[in-house]
Amino acid sequence: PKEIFLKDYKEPDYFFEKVDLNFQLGEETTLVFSKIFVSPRVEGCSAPLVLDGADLKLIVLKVNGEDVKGDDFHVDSRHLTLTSPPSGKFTLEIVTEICPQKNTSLEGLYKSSGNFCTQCEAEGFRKITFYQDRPDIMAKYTCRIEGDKSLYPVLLSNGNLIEQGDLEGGRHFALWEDPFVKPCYLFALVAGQLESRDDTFITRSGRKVSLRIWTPAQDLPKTAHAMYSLKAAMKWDEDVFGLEYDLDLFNVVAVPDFNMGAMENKSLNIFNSKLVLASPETATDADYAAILGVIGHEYFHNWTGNRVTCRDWFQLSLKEGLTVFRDQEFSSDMGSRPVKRIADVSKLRSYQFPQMDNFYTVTVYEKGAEVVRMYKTLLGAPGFRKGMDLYFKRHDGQAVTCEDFFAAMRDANGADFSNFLLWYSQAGTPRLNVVSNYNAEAKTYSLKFSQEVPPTPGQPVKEPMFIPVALGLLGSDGKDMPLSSVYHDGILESISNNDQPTHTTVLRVTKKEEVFVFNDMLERPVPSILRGYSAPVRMDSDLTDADLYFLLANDSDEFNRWEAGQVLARKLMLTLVSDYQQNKPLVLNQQFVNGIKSVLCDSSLDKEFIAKAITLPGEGEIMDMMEVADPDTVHAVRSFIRKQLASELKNELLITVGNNRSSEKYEFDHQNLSRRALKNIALAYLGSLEDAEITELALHEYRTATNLTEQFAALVALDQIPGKVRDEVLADFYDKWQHEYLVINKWFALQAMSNVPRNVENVRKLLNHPAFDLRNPNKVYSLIGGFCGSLVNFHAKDGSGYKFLGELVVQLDKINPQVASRMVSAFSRWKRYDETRQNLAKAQLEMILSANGLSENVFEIASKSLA
Ligand code: B3K
Ligand code: ZN
Repeated sequence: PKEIFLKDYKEPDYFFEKVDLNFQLGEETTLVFSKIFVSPRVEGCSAPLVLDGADLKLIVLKVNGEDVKGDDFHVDSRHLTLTSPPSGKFTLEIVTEICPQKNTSLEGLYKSSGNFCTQCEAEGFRKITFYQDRPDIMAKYTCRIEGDKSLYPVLLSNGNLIEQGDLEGGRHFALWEDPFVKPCYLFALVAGQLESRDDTFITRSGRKVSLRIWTPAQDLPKTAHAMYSLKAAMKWDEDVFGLEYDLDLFNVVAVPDFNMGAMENKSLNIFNSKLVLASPETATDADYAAILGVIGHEYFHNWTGNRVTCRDWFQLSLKEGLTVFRDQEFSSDMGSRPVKRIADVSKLRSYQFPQMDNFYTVTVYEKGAEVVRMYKTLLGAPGFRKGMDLYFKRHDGQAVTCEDFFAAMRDANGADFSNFLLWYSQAGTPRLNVVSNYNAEAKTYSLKFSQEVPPTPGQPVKEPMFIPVALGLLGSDGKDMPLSSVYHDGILESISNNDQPTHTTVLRVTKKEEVFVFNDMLERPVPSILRGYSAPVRMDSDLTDADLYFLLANDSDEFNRWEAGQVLARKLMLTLVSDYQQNKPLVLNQQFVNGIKSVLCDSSLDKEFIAKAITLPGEGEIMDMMEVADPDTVHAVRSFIRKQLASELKNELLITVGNNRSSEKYEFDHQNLSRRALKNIALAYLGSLEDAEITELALHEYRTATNLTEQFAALVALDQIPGKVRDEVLADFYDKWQHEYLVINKWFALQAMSNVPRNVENVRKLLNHPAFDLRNPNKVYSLIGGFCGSLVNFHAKDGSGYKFLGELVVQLDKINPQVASRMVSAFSRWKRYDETRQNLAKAQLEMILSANGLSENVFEIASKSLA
């Protein structure tokens, strides 16, 4: 397969103005009739018209109502080419035959769990019919669906329902019309036995919108939280961005077999059921939060993605980065802003995929959101809003680029953003180094910033980037000093806000090296740098441990308060890693224990914040900081610290568990979820002690829990204590929840992630468990994905973990290439490990690449990893 590059973008020769689709759904095959109104971009164009297609059988091909002659077209496995289309506008009629029942890739039109549904982003529409399957082809669609009425009583597509009725032979039809132009990746169809939870939303201009969430009947009671989330999202987008919904109907469908989380098809969002269905007994607080965020995300795409879409797939971040930013802001406003920020930054750090900026990665989504966030940091909320307004004014109904977004932000604010665009083109995470200096005589305090962007494949030399650094300076009383001016580049710049001194200022760091100097400093301040994580960089500074403990205790910026604790923990972990490698005894620094204790016992702090602040950095984060990643050592050190903290703070942790129980009915509100978060982390720490008293306690929590959040946390605590009780509780949990497959997925994941030595054998057994099915992506992500998250067993030095994954990838690839390629990416950082592991992982990648009939998806990830 040939790589595609951004610089190769060419405008299409032909546009499609209108598309009429007609689906005849069948049990063996489905016929797809398509009538396209084609218009050349340039008058008199005679270029061939090349349509994309995959796994299609061509039945009919007509131009302007006449069959196309054999000489005038050709078909191969990827394209249908009209070699000499008529000049001027013309109609193209195509009939294709497809087999949705056999489509296990879950891309295009597929039937699963009894229902038909589609997934077209990025290139699934070409599995339905021949088309110019690229996002800059925007057309108006109608869609007629015909099928058996008893098997498929519900027939849905995008837009408004225009007509429906019965047909002969027990069949019926529905005709849908979408008044908005859209790229084909936003097309959707659903047909099946579904019922809906209905509600309405009145937009601020008075439009009455019907909201429907569709699921199989038995799951309807679990859709209340999704409906609540949808209405909250609709209101939020009006309040914050002035964006209203634009049709009279909004459908959400939950399906159990879905490759990703959800899809923003115009007015017909399709969701993985795990991101819709929730009840207190079957979903955790984390699930409730994810549903809120993803329902918001897909809804927000209606403007950022659908009304304004991407010109080509290199612009994916245009819609994804922006929409992730919007869903993060929404969740922040619905819950705790600092805690949400901490959670998002932790996520960004825990998925340090290599710099393969291919589709749908953390780079495109989360780092993309960080880039959007920087505009807001630089422009302030009102300036950001002005930029958004101009973006929609300029580009509604268009397919555009990240540069267009940048230009809207810049022009709406008359801003000077010099090298900001480098964030889109220059790969790699900048390293920012900060050196401070206090001159007691001159009463000046200076901060010298220097930045370095590491070379990445294809980009050996990097330019300095535009880094907004949010900064506060703390006095010895722990309070923010008022800031009113700073010397920079020989100029005294005012940083006051409406003539009022400010407590946080945003420095614009744009050069390889530059210095900012603060005057009239009567004492040496402690700097709080990069507040709220104002730029996605890795920062090193000359802050001492004493400074960091001071920030942990005092910073008014809660994010940086948390960050100070994380920096201390990372340093500590790295020191212990090196002690462990040198066979020195591990000793936990008492100052660290006291720091954690004072956070744990500070009743003035938000409980959800405490839960985050006493959580150690993830193992992956520490491995990323090592020359050679050493999973066994990192795991041993992190376990040691957890256990040591648990033993020294046992009383405090027991009190925390006791004080945070509740018998009230489950509410997903900040007060209650914070309480549960704190209780659960305390219990998890205690579980690491592996003692009988704690086993009793956890068992008690397990048995008396009235919601899954607390019950599952008790199970997780017990899972750490090998023995009879653990085995019995795991069996009990399965018995209790075997009819709730989403709960059983958590049970799979918990066992798969276990660090019990040689757990690979248990995971192999679970592959044959009656509740497991390789064809269901959620199950694969739980069991196989969960296993890849276990440091000890996935990276086992005998290669058993790598071998397991290698075999599974080859097997999965035949069923579902997208899912297989997501799994193969667990190998992508193999070069970070020692030589033995490198050789073992490399051998598996080579084995995968040599497999017969390998998919392009897996080929791409596996070959890039080897390169
Ligand atoms: N846009 C989709 C992702 C599609 C992935 C296709 N392989 C969901 C989302 O980001 O909202
Ligand atoms: Zn998205």
